[in-house]
Amino acid sequence: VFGKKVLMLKEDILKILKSDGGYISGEDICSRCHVSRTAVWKAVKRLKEEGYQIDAVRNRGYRLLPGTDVLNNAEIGAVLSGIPFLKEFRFFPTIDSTNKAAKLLAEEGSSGPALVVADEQTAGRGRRGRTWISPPGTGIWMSILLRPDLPAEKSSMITLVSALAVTEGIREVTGVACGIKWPNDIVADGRKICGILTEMSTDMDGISYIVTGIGINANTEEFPPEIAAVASSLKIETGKTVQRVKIIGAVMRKFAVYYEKFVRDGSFQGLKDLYEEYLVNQGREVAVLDPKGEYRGVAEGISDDGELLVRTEDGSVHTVLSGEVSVRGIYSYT
Ligand code: BT5
Repeated sequence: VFGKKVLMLKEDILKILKSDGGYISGEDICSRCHVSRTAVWKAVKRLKEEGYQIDAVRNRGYRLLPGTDVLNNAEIGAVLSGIPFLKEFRFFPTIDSTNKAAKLLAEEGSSGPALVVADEQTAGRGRRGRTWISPPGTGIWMSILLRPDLPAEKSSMITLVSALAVTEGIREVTGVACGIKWPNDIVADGRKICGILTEMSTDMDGISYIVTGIGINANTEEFPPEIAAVASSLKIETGKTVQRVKIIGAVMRKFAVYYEKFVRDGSFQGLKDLYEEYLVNQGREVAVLDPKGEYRGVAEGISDDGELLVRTEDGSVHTVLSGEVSVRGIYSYT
């Protein structure tokens, strides 16, 4: 009973502090929560231990500092409660990979859409066995589990849906003018702030499930030397701490809209124009690392199926499928 009381008090105090940007006196909190000054002090201490930055000033009271960025079950639950699209979510302080966890959820029978979020990944993955650096306390490492009724060949387009949702979600919350580097990177100032990894499992009926994993560098201040030149974060771009839950909420709201449209249409056609507005490759020279040999051309947008259209010097237009080739923007980060 005592533990539950403390928990409720903590939540009540958080709510009060969140509803007001300024200082609230301890007395005020006591009378609103019907508890003693000591109880308030203890609950505030607990909140601080959980990562909430609360300033306590004698004669003024308590204030939640704007630099606070806490990722936990309650914060994520609150932000997702307004998104009926998601049927389930899981939060892990640390996990090997959220893509792996989402696949396990699917194997256990979850019908989705479900979201798995972690504060840290110990074995975050990129494409083709590459590593995704996912330290604790700074990033958004999350995976969406989906079971769309679509032919398997459309699954790669989910990466485009995710890219659109991430770009708009980040823009909405932070104002960072990020764009999409086809097919799976979000970049700001020519540096990667987000990577997307979509994986699929099929059975005799087609797609069994799809997991689309999204890694966003939110409050990262420094990167290890191997990616320092090519990576950036929202904090580096804005100079401010961003609240990861806000980004998660905004990205998921956008994702719900675009995913539902995509599945309803059975095509990316209706999202193509919007996607191209954010496409940083658009009209720029790209190098296509085709297994049959590298070639260069100018990206002219995407096809209805989400392939990149590249016009080469002889005037012919090539369609580049994600997965079989990589595209390198000559003027961007690699
Ligand atoms: C990707 O692969 O960009 C897909 C990354 C997907 C990560 C998410 S996090 C949640 C979910 N769970 C997972 O285990 N994965 C997903 P790719 O295009 O192959 O890029 C990988 C390359 O990006 C690496 O080889 C590095 O050069 C670089 N890189 C690694 N960590 C990075 C980071 N945090 N920020 C920017 N670049 C990074």
